[in-house]
Amino acid sequence: MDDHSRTIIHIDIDCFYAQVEMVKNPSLVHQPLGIKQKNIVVTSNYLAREYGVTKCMLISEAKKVCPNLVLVNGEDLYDYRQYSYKVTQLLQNYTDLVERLGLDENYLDVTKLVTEKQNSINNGNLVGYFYGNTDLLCECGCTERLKVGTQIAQEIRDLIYKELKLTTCAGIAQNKLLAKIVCTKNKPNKQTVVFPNSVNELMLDLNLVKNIPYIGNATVEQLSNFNVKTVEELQNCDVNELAKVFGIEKAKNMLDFSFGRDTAPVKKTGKPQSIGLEDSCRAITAEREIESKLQQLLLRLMVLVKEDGRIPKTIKLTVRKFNNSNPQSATRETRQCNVNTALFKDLELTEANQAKLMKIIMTLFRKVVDIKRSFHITLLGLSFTKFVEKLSVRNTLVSFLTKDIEVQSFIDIANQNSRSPVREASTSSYAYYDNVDSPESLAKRGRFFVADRIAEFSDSPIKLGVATLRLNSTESPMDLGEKTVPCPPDNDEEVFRALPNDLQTEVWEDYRRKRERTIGNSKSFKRSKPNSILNYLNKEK
Ligand code: DGT
Ligand code: MG
Repeated sequence: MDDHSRTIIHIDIDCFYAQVEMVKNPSLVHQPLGIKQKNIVVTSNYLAREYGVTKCMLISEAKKVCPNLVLVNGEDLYDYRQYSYKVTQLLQNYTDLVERLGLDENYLDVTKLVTEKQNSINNGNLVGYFYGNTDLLCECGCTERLKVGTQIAQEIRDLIYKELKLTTCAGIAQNKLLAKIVCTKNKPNKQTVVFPNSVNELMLDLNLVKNIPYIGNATVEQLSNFNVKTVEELQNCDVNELAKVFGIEKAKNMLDFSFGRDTAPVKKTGKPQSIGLEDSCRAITAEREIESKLQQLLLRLMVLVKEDGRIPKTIKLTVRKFNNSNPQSATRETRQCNVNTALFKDLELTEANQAKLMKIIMTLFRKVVDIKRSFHITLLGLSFTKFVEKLSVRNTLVSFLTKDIEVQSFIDIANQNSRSPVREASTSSYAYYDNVDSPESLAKRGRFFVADRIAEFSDSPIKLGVATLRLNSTESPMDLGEKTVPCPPDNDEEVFRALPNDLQTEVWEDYRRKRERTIGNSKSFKRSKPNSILNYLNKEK
């Protein structure tokens, strides 16, 4: 039996990159507009689509079908990401159950909101379009709930338009898969609901298995080897036969999808794990110029960090060196290190703290580039890769307790080849927010998009090497890079883990000193003043 208990909304921004460009420059609204990356039109506005311009068309072909096509370069993703995050933020006003999918899609689980709304008003009008027919509607209550879902979807879309001037499409259904599929049924700037009675019609309407959103290209290929090409053919497959090839779990999932069943919850998208900025440049050969460029990047990055609201813990520098022997191959190198969170008090960088950070950044730079020899830099990037939540009380504690350990560890991620053909194309700059898109969404977007995004995932923790250098630091558990600070036995572990790392280190150090004194080996350690806050954290006061 299908589960009709949830109400899910899928929101997709219309011709996303093109709309952002039209919002930035309204004179483009009445012209056929294409967004180009390298020699491809990655999307176009709906006017251009009327001429026959399609996604990922070669520019030469697009110009043939639409000679007056206006082209805007879309290789700098900065504005698209900014708008993308603003949309998600607006949605999070409705429910925290918002899941991002790529840059322009979001799922919302509005089940709870629907119940609240049903309790306050008893008006079940359907807003927008519905897919299929309204004969034999289910009587379990889902029909009324989905109708309220359509009202919420309209409200949300109105808000996005009011705040950001972006039009969107929405799909409303009992699960994510159906909401995503039905969202495409009326475009642009429209919304569609599907009731359970029309689910099978909707699935068969997809015709080919490759049109089911969650079934990837490799699976489609494998299925076609068994002559299973259409949704109907998949529906008629025996689960045990499929299991022989795909394993029982995947076989069951595939069959479920073919009937429009999807139990996956809307996964709350957390804040990004990394916020960064990169600038590609023609060529920089002088250290002074590098410093000035990095300083500009740092200030721009701080604007994004302030918007995000968390305090950074780790800074990472990315450098791309021009390769004389092979000019076509770009080599990226990165170095990162922990920074003292107290530098970012109130997320405002004082001049002194800015100077300290620049010192750290330039030290990282000199780790990557031998400045005694001539160098040739074509890209510089800065990012913060770990954060702590900004809590005023904790922050005060951190500032109060943290010593000025500026650089606690350096971690090498050397010689990563740039794999982004899009970014190589021109002098550009963009910001990125890591770990925001699910791999399945990337896989669905095809080759170019995946290539565009791979670089953002390339600094995964598995590639991190070991700590290689320490500066200005005393012996501290933090010096070991990723290692967790041990919790002193006389502390409540839960309370201890809730503290920022810097403070954990202080508490640990305090315990270690005490322990050393107890075992009569205290001569090498300076006795610290009793600290009332640290004492407060101890269980045995
Ligand atoms: P829509 O939703 O049909 O009205 O049009 P879009 O443009 O919003 O298309 P969508 O939702 O598939 O993709 C969102 C944005 O992602 C789009 O504006 C440009 C970018 N994009 C889509 N497909 C590709 C691709 O294959 N390569 C690259 N580089 N970018 C892509
Ligand atoms: Mg879209």
